[in-house]
Amino acid sequence: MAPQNVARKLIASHLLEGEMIPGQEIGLRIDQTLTQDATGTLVMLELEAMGLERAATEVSVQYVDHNLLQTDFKNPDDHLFLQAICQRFGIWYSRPGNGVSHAVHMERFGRPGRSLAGSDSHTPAAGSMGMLAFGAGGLDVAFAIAGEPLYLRMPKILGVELVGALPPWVSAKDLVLEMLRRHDVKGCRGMIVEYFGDGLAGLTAMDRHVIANMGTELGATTTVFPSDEQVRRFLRLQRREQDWVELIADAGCDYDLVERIELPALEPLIACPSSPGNVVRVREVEGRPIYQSYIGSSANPGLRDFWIAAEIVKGLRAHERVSLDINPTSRALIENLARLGSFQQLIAAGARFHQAGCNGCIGMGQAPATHQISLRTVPRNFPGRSGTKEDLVYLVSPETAAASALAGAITDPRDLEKLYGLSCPRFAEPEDQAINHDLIAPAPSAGIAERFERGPNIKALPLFAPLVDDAEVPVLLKMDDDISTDEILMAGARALPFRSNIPAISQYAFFAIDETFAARAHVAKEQHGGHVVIAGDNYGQGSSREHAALAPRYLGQIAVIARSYARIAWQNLANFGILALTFVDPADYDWIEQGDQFAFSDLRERVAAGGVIVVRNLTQRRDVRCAHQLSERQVRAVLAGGLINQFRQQRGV
Ligand code: MIC
Repeated sequence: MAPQNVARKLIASHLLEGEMIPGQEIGLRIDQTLTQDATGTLVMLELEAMGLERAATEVSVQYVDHNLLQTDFKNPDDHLFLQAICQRFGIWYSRPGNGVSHAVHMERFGRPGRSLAGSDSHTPAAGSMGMLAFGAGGLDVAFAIAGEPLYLRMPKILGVELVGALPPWVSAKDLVLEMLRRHDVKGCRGMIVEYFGDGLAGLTAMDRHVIANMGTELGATTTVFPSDEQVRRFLRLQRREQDWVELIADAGCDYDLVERIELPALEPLIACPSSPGNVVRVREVEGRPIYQSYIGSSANPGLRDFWIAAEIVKGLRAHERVSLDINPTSRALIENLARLGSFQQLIAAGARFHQAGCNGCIGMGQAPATHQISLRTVPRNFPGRSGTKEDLVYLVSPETAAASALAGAITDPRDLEKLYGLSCPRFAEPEDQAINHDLIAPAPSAGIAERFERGPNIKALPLFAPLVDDAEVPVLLKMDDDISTDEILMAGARALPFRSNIPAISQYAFFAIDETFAARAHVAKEQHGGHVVIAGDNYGQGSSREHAALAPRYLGQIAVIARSYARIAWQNLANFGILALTFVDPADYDWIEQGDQFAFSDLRERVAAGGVIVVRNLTQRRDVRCAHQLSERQVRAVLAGGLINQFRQQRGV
C-alpha cells in the first residue's frame, strides 16, 4: 500500500460509505460525540423526535459551557432538562462551571485514532491529539449519537510543513493567525489541514489545540496532527497514558497540496476588526489605546496560555483604563493556576476572574464599550459578536493581550524587554497537575425511563412541510460575501436563552442585518407561502448552530441562492429542508434586487433531476439559472422537508 498521511489513515479506518475521492460524499463511523448547551438542547429534542433509546457511541458527552448566565428560569431549566435527558440516553453530563467543552473533552475523553462529531464548529480542536474531529449541525450529531454515519464531502488534504522553532514572544496563536493571513476565512474550504515537519516537536498538545481550533476560521473541514510523543506526554499528565496510540504519517506520503511555514520567521500577529482573516503584524497597529484585554476561550485554553500572561503582569498593574478579563478554561485550570501562583499574580495585577466557560467569547457578558478596542484571545471577531454592535475586537495571542494590558495600548510583546526589562518566560509544564472532574456525571449504564419536567421555554421541534412544487415568493434579503452565522442568528445574551425555543428565537433571524426581517418574513409567509434570500460567497461561515437554518425555515424560507456556502451551514440547510442553490453564472448575483419576486416551478422534479434549475425573476422579467450540489441522500431529505421527516417516514413514525 502507498504511504499514507495521518488524515487519510484516520478516514480509511472510519469509512463506512463512499470512496476517498475528493469531492465525493463519504459516510464515517463516529466513535464519540460532544454537544454543548447552546446547541445540545435541540440535539436532545431531536433524539426524542427520532425515538432514540440509548446512545450508540463509545462515549457521548453533553457540556454546559456557553450560557452560564442565570438571569431567569430559562437557563437553569435548560440545565436540568439536559441533566435528566442525558441520564435517559446514557450520555455523560458536564455541569455548568466545569469548563469549556473542547479542552475538557481532550483532557478527559479524547483518544488518538478515534473520531468525534460535535455540535460546535470548534470540535476540530481535538485534531490536536490525532483524532478525526468534525464540527457539525446538531441533527448530524444526533444521528451520530444514534449510531448513523456522519456524511461529508471527501476533503483534499493540505499538508503544512512546520520548520524550526517559534522565536521568543511568538506562540501557537501567531502560527494560526499566519495561516489566516495566507488563506483568509475561506481559503481552506473543502480541505483537511494536516501539520507535519520538525517544527511539531516544539508544539505541545495544547499548543496544537490552539491551531486546530482555529482551523475552523480558515473554513477547513478539520485539522489533524499526528499522535506522537507530545500527545503521549499530554495523556500522561492527564493520567491516561494507557489511552495513547501512535499515529504518524508514513515516510514518503504525499498531500494534495503542500506549503511550508518557517517558524523562526514568525512574529506577533493580530486579526483586526471584524474578521479572523483580517490579519496584520502587531507592529502595524501598535499604540492604539485599548479598553479591554480578554484572555481565555477554546482558542487559548492551555495552562501555558494563562501562565504566560500571569508571568508578564507579575509585580505590575494593568493600565488603569484597561479591563483585564480572565476566562479560565476549566476548574482544573483554576486549581493549576492557583498551585503555580499565577492566579494570585493575575489578581494582584488587577485582573477580573470569571467562571470557567465560554462567557464573552460567545457574547455572554464582558461586552466592550462602544467603539472601544477589545483585544481577545478568542477564535472569532465577527461584527457585534461581543454583544456590542459597534465593537472593535482584535484577535491576539496571550502574550500580546498581556503586554497590551500593561501598556494600555496595542503592544508587540517583544517590546516587554525594552519597556520592563522582561525576558521571555519559558514554561516548564508541571508533571503533577491537578485533575478535577468533580462536575462530570457519568453516563448511567441503564436508562432511567421516568418522565421528567421541562421548563416552559423548552418547546418541541416544529414540524415542517415537504418541499413545495410551485411558489411565487419575494427576495426578502440580499446579502454580501462571508455572512456569518452570527449575522444570520446572533450569538449573545439576547437570543441565546431561546436556543430550545424555535418560535421565540426565530424573532432574531437576520436581526443583526435587518431588524425588520422576522416581521417581513411573517407577512411573506402569509401572503406568498414563504421567501428566499440571496447571498454572496461563503454564506454561513462560522458557527455550527443549526438555528441559523431552523429559524429562517420556521419563518417560511424556501431557498437560499448564494455564490457559495460554508460547509456546516450548507449541510444544516439541507437537514432542515431549505434548498441551497448556487448561481450557474455568478454574475447574476449583481442584478438581483431585494424585493424582487421569484417564481419556482416544478421544483420537486427539478431538484430530483439535478442539473440546472431555472428560476424566473418576475419583477425584472429575467431568468436566473441555478444549480444544487446536494447528494442523492440530501435530495431525499430536502424533498421530504428535512431529515427528521425522512427519518420518520422510513420508520413509519
Ligand atoms: C461559536 O463559537 O460560534 C459557538 C458559539 O461555539 C458555536 C456554537 C453555537 O452557536 O452554539 C460554534 O462554533 O459552533
